[in-house]
Amino acid sequence: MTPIITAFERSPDRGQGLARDMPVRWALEEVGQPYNVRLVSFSEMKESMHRALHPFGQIPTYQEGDLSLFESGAIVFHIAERHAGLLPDDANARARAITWMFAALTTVEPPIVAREAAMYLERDKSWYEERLPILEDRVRGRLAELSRRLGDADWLDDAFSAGDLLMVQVLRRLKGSGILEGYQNLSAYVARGEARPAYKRAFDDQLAVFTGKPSAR
Ligand code: GTB
Repeated sequence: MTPIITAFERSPDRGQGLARDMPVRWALEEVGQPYNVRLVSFSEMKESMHRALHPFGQIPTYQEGDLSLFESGAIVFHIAERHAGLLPDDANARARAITWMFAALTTVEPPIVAREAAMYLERDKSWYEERLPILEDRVRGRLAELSRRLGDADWLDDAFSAGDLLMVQVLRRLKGSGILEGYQNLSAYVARGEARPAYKRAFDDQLAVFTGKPSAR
């Protein structure tokens, strides 16, 4: 059964691959699972038909036969569990990879999202100039810790895993901010993720939705 995922009809990131269909596409490409995409507009996402799939009226969703999922992390985990390539076979290594998935989404991403939210939603507030450096310091704190742990390794725990996939995707939100660039090993880590053929295929496919030009494959 070919899974169907949902993605923005017109992503606000203009095809930079920052919307959350990107990690799902990337995971599907890593494991070699073909998939179909149903594009949805902002208004369609809030209609009852879509809310039956996603209680919060968002993308991405994932349908596979009679299974219907939402939450990009849960979808990536489902794909990683059902196919070889994203989680190690060894039980302890697998548990560590899953730990990194949670770390990406619940420890590293929140301060990054808090900074973004301030930049998009609070720029006109009188306290914005004072608050932004505080939020940026929180991001730097997390990156410093992650950078120390990664050291000069290629991936977080030996081989590339779903934990790296989600962590790279989270860190990509900081590209061009000057913050990520302060951690040479993390920048190189992100570049390694982006250099993976599966990443490139996923990126090109979501970009093609924005440009309207089919990806070259
Ligand atoms: N926790 C959920 C998950 O991981 O799946 C969060 C899903 C989510 O935030 N979806 C967003 C959405 O549908 C799109 S990805 N928003 C519409 C709404 O809530 O009404 C978040 C996103 C959007 C845009 C950018 N961007 O432009 O850079 C980046 C990320």
